[in-house]
Amino acid sequence: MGDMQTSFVMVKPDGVQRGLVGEIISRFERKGLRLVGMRQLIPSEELAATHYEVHKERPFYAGLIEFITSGPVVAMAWRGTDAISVCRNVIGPTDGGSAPGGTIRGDFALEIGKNLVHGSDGEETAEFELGLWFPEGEVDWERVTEEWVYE
Ligand code: DAT
Ligand code: MG
Repeated sequence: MGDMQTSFVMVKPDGVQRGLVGEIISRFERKGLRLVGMRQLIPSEELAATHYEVHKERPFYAGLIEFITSGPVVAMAWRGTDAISVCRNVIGPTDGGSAPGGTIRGDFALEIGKNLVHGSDGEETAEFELGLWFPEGEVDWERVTEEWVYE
């Protein structure tokens, strides 16, 4: 068994607008992760800029901030074994057009920008993003089905 981790995952405005929140949550639930934080909000410019600070010199940055602040997002914290890489695998590679089937982006996205969902890319990023979006912390709990999922 790998390390127990928590990842920050967000359904972006395109996922909310397209009615894919339930589908996206369902993918993580069925994988065996547990939902330890969730809130819906329209991100402020400041929040979006802090979240995407690493990309601020990139040519797509302005469009990315405009997109992320354009409507409600669903911010989530998912916990489980190796949750950070597991969530990235469930989400799929950045470009929806070439992402493999079976991933969220591969199954539902066509573009690189409107790619439905964000997931933390490493331990430090996850810690930073969870603190940013869930300053009050997460709510952990134990699933009674645990023994049917974990080895
Ligand atoms: P990921 O979301 O897969 O971690 P990333 O961190 O490289 O991808 O980029 C953050 C987001 O920025 C990505 O989800 C979509 C957008 N983006 C990345 N590269 C882009 C590009 N070349 N053109 C337009 N948007 C891009
Ligand atoms: Mg990223």
